[in-house]
Amino acid sequence: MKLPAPPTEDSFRSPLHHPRVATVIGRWLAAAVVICFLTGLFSHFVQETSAWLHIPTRPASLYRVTQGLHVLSGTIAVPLLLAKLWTVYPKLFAKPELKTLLERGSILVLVAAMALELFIGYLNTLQWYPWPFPFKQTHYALAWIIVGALLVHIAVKLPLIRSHWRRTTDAVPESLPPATTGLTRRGLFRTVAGAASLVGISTIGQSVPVFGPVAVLAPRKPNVGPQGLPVNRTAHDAGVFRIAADWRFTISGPQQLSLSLTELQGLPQSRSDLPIACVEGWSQGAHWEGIRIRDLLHLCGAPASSRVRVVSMEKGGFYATTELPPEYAADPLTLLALRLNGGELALDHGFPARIIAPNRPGVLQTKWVHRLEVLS
Ligand SMILES: Nc1nc2c(c(=O)[nH]1)N[C@H]1C(S)=C(S)[C@@H](COP(=O)(O)O)O[C@H]1N2
Ligand SMILES: [Mo]
Repeated sequence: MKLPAPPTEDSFRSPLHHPRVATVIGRWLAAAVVICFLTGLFSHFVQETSAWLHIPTRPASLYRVTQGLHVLSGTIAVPLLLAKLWTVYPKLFAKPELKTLLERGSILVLVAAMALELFIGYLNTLQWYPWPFPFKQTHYALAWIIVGALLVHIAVKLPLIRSHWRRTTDAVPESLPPATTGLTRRGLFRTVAGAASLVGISTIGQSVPVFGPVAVLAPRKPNVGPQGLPVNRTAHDAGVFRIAADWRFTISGPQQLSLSLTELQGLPQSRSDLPIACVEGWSQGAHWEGIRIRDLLHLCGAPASSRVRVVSMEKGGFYATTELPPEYAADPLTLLALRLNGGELALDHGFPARIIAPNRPGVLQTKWVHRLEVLS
């Protein structure tokens, strides 16, 4: 019996594998990647809280928007990447040539890095970390690998991209027979755009409440949780089981203060309407009441613009201690919050006291705070 010949690049006759299709879908994918990369960089630097980089505290909801876009564009990139790979996969059957070896190598790196990046990013939104490497550093390093490989890819393909940027009537070479599939190019574009929109609409509800009811792909509904706010890490998971009756809050600066909860409640209270905007993409606005950090700094004799270390009762864990940069400590919206949405903080939301600050990722809105240390 004679085996059929293995396929070659020419075995794939559908006009849907044409460079024009790869160019159009590549453009959409590139837009998603650029948005995802820039918002990701922003998120990275907001979390750095380094002494030399000053992140403004306003607009107060900026991080909510950028991180919502980050997770949205990453999610939408999944169907776009699949469509793009499907369009160009006949290239896998092209005869290997020495001169294209480097180009093929860079595409291999690009595809592998993007697939891994989107995969671990998505699992992160599910709070699932089934790997031995640290998520944040890996996600960040892969982003740069992707950008580098993408620039190489675009540079190599520039002549092809240029000649297929616009629709041309002679885009289908004469050598190809008429379409062998029922789907037209326009049909394919509509399908891919439809799939990307569907994925987007069923995700965006985790940060845009009106889409909440259709947010079937969103791991979190923004208004489901105690006091109408989701809980990322419960008190139980953080090892905070109960608050001692003689609980005290301390602040150490030029003077040391030690205050009971009743004494904290007796200080002038301020209100802030600020969202919790989790790095995982979900966000929800809430109404907070508590003492301005700048007022607490004033009480212990420190300037409003001080760098402040925030210490949680949580033992261990990445976010048990965080730092408030001076701009954040001085901002009148930044509170040591005692109340949420009209009631005393639930234990899962950080009772007796937590940090809430504008334009700040959820991971830095430290819960179960019992100590502030003025650093400078
Ligand atoms: N001490 C402590 N604070 C913490 C966390 C934590 O794990 N430990 N998780 C943070 C994260 S990731 C988020 S998104 C917010 C969520 O606040 P919420 O649970 O009150 O909605 O709390 C932050 N504060
Ligand atoms: Mo978070």
